[in-house]
Amino acid sequence: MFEIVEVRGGYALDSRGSPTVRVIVRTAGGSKGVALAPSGASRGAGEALELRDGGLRWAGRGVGLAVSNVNEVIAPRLKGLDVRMQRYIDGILQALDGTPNKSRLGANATTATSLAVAKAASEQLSTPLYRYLGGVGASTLPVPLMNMINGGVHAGNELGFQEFIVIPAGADSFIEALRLSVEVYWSLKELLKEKYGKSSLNVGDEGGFAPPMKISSEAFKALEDAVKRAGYSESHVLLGVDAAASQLYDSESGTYKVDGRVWTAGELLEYYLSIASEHPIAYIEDPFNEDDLESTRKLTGKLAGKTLIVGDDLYTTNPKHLARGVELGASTGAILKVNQIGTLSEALDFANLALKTGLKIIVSHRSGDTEDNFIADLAVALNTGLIKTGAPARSERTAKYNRLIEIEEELGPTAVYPGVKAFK
Ligand code: 2PG
Ligand code: MG
Repeated sequence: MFEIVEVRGGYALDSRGSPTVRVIVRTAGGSKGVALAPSGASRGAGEALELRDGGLRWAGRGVGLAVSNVNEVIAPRLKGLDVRMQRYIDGILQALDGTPNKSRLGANATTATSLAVAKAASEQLSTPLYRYLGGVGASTLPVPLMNMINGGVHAGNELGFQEFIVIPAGADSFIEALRLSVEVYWSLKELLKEKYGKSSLNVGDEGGFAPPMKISSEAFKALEDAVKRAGYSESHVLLGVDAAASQLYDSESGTYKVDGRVWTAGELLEYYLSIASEHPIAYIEDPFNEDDLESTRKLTGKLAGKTLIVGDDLYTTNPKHLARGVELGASTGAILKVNQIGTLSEALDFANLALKTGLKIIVSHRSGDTEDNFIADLAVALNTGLIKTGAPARSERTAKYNRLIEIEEELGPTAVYPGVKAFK
């Protein structure tokens, strides 16, 4: 029943119109798991490699090599194996690749394969994916960190910081958290139209608005006003930011360009502190360049107990990179993106290390994402209490929210929505 009879790779498109890898895994018992690899735009230097063909076809973004790696290299080795042997299978993917960053097979090939294996197993077991991955303990719905104003490399505006986030921490269930967020999204839409005109309603890569703002304080102010206009306060809705600061960093001068001026790391740190004192900021991600653990540690110390400081490009879902951060006490949280490392088992190792050392884990989408909603189940399986998957708009984002609604309904009275506790 559980024997893998087919592993098939093929093309799919992501939300940016970029080709990506789709893998279908079938079992002897007739079950099927389908997974699609997502794709980042602001990628950390330490991430596993996304294999692209180059050349003219598909604007150089073809994934023919990665697909043929699935069909020619991976499939023959997985056929006949028990689909429940996730860790063993992921070990085979790592060994077949044999590089530190999946550059031979491509992390797009290995990620889609690894996730499709897990889905086929849960299907064959007739067990929901979150329960297959997380067992009986899987019961915590995540607080969504909703990116409502897009900037940086995710939008065609002048905002330097990449994501301005709304956090419905005051709700008492996931569906209520969504309702609150949607109300804020719509009041933000109204407010932006009044202040910046119709063109401000264009959205960025993650479904948040991409208004023609120039500096961060405009974005925070708009979010705060939208929260108020929707009838809420900071006891219901907190704010956050993903600076994605590696994108703002000039390695030659060692400075950052944001909000129309140049900052040293020390000045930028002071800037974060002033933002955090003026607005209810509960979350800051990648505040400094990806190799600057020291400045990140300083900010973490200054905002201890008030704001979660999170590493994304800083750790790239790699247990080795995380170990250094943990040693220094660099951050209080870490982003988890399976395609940054390339297999589910390695991502779980990363999550376990982080959780063991008291760090919060935030399960995350990519800016180029798809209808694949795997991360919704993964967040519940790990009881992380936190997920980052964009605005409550655009189907590649809402696919995850819609799955979480379903899971909350299925768990019924045993579902837990942690609210502010997710930050403690
Ligand atoms: C991030 C992500 C997702 P990207 O920086 O956190 O929001 O963006 O996928 O472009 O790396
Ligand atoms: Mg990030």
